[in-house]
Amino acid sequence: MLAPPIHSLFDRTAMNLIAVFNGPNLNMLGTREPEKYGTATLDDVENLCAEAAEELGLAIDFRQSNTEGELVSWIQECRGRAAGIVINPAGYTTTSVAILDALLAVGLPVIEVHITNIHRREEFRQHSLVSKAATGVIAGLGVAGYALALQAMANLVGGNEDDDA
Ligand code: DHK
Repeated sequence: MLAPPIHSLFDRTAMNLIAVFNGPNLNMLGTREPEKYGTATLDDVENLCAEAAEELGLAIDFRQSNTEGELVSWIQECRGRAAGIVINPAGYTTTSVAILDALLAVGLPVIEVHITNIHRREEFRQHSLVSKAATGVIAGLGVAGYALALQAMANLVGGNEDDDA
């Protein structure tokens, strides 16, 4: 059998990499308002995502930042490098035109995740700017929403569909 051309090896790598980005204060999961956000830490969420990704034939690049510009730069770097972006923009959800613009600029499938159901919370949390760039939104299912987002992403980008090929 012929070896695949180099570019298809690159495509295949990019095809399987999903960026999972977390916004401000999510580094405090576990101790932060546990009655709302639960007791899982960000490390627990990363492990959950890694397990889900492995089952789905995806790789993840899991990161958290408290800084808007850093999140914008990471999103920009996804172009040509990742197949999709799962993002919990946290406190930047309702304010960040810059994160919205970066997501629109890279043109990748985006799944927006919120641990809580933002629509049942204060009004100021309910209008997401980021949703304008999202393929889908998951809210209110706790940290399990991240695994569900990866499942949806596998359907969108192919995941392990040709593992047996
Ligand atoms: C997380 C936050 O930090 C809040 O700023 C959002 C979101 C809700 C969440 O549910 O994951 O309002």
